[in-house]
Amino acid sequence: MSVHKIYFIRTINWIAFFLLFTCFTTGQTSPGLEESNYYRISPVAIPEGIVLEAGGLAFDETGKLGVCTRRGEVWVISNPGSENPTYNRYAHGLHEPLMMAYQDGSYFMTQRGELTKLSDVDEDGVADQYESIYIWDLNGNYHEYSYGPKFLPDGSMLVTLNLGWVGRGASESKWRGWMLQISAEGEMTPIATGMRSPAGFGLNAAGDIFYTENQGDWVGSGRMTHVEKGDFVGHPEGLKWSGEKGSTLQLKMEDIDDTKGVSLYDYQEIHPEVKPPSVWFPHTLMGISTSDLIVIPEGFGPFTDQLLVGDQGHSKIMRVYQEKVNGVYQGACFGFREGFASGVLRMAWGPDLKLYVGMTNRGWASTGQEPYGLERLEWTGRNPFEIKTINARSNGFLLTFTEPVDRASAANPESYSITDFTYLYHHLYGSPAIDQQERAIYKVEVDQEGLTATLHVEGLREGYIYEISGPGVRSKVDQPLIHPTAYFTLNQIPEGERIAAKEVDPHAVFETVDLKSDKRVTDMPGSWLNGPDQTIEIGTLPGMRYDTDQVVVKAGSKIKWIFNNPDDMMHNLLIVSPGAADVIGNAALQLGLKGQEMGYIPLRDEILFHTNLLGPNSSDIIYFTAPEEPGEYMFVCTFPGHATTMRGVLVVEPKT
Ligand SMILES: [Cu+2]
Repeated sequence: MSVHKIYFIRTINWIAFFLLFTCFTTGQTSPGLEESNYYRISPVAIPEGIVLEAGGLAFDETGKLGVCTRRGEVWVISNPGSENPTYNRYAHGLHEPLMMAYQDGSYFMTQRGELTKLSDVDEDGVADQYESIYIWDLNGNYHEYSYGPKFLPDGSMLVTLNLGWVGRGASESKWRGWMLQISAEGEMTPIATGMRSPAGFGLNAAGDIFYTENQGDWVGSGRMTHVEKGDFVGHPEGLKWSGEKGSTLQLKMEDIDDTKGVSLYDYQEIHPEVKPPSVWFPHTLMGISTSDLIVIPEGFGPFTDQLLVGDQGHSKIMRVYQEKVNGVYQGACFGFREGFASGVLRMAWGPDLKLYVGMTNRGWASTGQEPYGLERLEWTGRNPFEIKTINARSNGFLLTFTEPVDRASAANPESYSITDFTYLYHHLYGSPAIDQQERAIYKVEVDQEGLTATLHVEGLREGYIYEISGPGVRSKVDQPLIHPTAYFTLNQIPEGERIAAKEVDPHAVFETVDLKSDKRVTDMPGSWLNGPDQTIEIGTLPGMRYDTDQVVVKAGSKIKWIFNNPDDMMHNLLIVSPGAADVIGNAALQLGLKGQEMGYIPLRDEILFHTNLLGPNSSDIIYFTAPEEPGEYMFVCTFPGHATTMRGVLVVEPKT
């Protein structure tokens, strides 16, 4: 561990990239249909007129499913596993409950401003007793969501409080950004802070507490973190309350700064209260908005005691395997099941061993197009061919498989690829994958039964995320892995013999690149003796937008195009054929980890011209001759997640 790794913005020679392009594969496949052979999704019918924007799910001891909605209702569903479930409205008028638990005949939930216990004393199916267990401050900011409770074995409850949003995460009411423990009698103990958007939390199979986080300011990417009393998990705003009575931390907001240019992992060396994540979910590669987490019980396939983690924006569920090395959690995330109808927010196990999935897109975008819904996921009984677990070794990684492998393919180092990278800890929104390096695999040992492979890898680095991919591995019956790519967060390298790294430039960071391409001409062509016919200047606005919706040029005219990025995020600008913005936006996403160093410019004919990928407060100027063919061309930003909103029209008018 060292704090001396400072990441500088560096430019690389882009020609090398084009020479190597044919070797670049991310190992990603599109597993959607394949997944359904093993895990099947089916809808739970919702009667017309009920807007079931699921905020929380909780089964009672009779198998009835309680669902609280962000619109403030609680519905109790009888026979949720049947074709004809019946719905009974148990409560209404609540203030945006976003998680729920059931215990001893009562439902417990957070409203925005309190932890509430709901009971049906006269047993008519409708709650008649609303008890405030604990009340906290609230200021009306839209983002002051409250989540919980989760019960601990001693009967106390955990809740988490989302930061408000004022153009950045802000703790404007006391304990915002904290996880609190509240006893059944309403006694509150602050546990830990540094949370930004802690929508998912709970216990793993060993009984330790984890919470999930979304990419945002101070948060490079989605992640999950092991939470213990006194931890600071990354966002400084909650530290505003560290001087308050009961605070488990002395660290102050002013103590945190991001001028060191290090990862959150390395920031531990500056402040030992810092707790880096146990598992990162790389943004857009694994998910985009992490939600609930839940332990897999026995009888749901080969992954007992691992975790499932939801993703709201991608309408999917991921799988997590963790290990503990030197007392520190770390582990891998894998794809598990895509294709849910709406944004996955909550999960609960039914008595039928099916996973009930509560969804809402909250008016934000999600891959599943429905605004809300309730679905169940069941195991078909077939064994999927997957990487079951990954453990760190002093000199590489030990992979186990759910099915015996074909030895020849699994023992061949060329069947795998490994790349590591990390994220910057800074106040900006998200982080690019930085300090990315491909790792050589020297040798692979496969065990007798063909169920494990030990990869000998050079130069492991603590605090880095390892993309471990096995696209060439086949099972004994010649099947490829359903999800060949996993992301392993390496916090601790186990004791033992290590393989030294090859000589690398410690500052080799691809934060921005200088894209060399004939579609990006940055010097005015010598033949333009009278200069450009038209100069266009376009900028970016917060919220993933350009400051101009439409630009008009004459066919065949000489254009000087200035692109300014005063925004906090990275952006580019591609001029594409009429109607091609969606297909190019998707192609950029498919670039995976290579996207960053390619400037998110896929090699596609629909792209006519493009700028560099710009970091905050930078500019680019390109020169091109407008298309001869009049029409409505488009300009679009292909940084992941931007293409659907960040676009405009380039009108090419006929020559006069
Ligand atoms: Cu953008």
